[in-house]
Amino acid sequence: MGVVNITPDSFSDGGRFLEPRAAAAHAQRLAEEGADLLDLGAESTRPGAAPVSEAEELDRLLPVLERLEPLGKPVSVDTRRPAVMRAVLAAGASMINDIQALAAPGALEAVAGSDCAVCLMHMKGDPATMQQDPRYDDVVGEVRSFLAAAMARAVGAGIAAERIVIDPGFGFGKTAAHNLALLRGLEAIAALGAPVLAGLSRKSTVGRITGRPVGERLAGSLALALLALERGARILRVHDVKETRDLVAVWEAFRNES
Ligand code: HH2
Repeated sequence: MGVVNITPDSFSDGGRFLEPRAAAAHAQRLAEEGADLLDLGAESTRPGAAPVSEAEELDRLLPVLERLEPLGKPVSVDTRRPAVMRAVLAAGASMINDIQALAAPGALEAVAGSDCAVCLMHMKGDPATMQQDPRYDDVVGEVRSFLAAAMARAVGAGIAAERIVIDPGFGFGKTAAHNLALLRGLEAIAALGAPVLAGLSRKSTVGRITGRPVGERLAGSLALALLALERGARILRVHDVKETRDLVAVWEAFRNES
């Protein structure tokens, strides 16, 4: 999954793709580099980010979605708002990626009323405050229970289990130690039965471990991506598609031989 941030303030590439043409060109490049899926986001969810209005979110998303149609790649939209979900699904999006796991009133219905895929992600707190001293007794157990409940809620609302992807939400109300514990325990989350999406690309845990600024976290991100694949992740949400493709090719060749 290649990340296309149509925002002025995303943590790694904010402002680079705010113009629809620039965002669409970036998406095309990621598709050419081998992305199977493109994830469009118009609201930064980095810790402390300011929310955008619904109208602004749609103004950013719709012109890009329209330009992506000729690429023929499935497009996911990273949004928490039911009205935005409905509008982008009507405009051709194939997946809703919700960092709140469809918690907003009306979000379950917006997704249930279509045949799109959906990513249910765990987050503790909300983006404004989530990195202020997050605590868990058992991070893997708590995230797993949350995702199991979110899946049951979605299925109960009429969303078929085959449409659901789950994500432990690396960096969303988690310290570096929590993120590493979740990665070690990813198999327990994969055992819930839905494909697992892992978003570790360029995140602050990589910075914490390597001491690198956001523009120099590729090697660290690839290492985390491989660890996630080994533990059952099936979708990698990344900024660097070309390099991640090579990583996946090597991992697949290794698996097929062994
Ligand atoms: N991470 C980010 C945004 N959306 N969605 C899922 N499912 N999983 C993630 O790990 C995830 C996500 C944060 O990364 P990015 O989009 O690059 O930055 P920002 O939120 O600042 O736009």
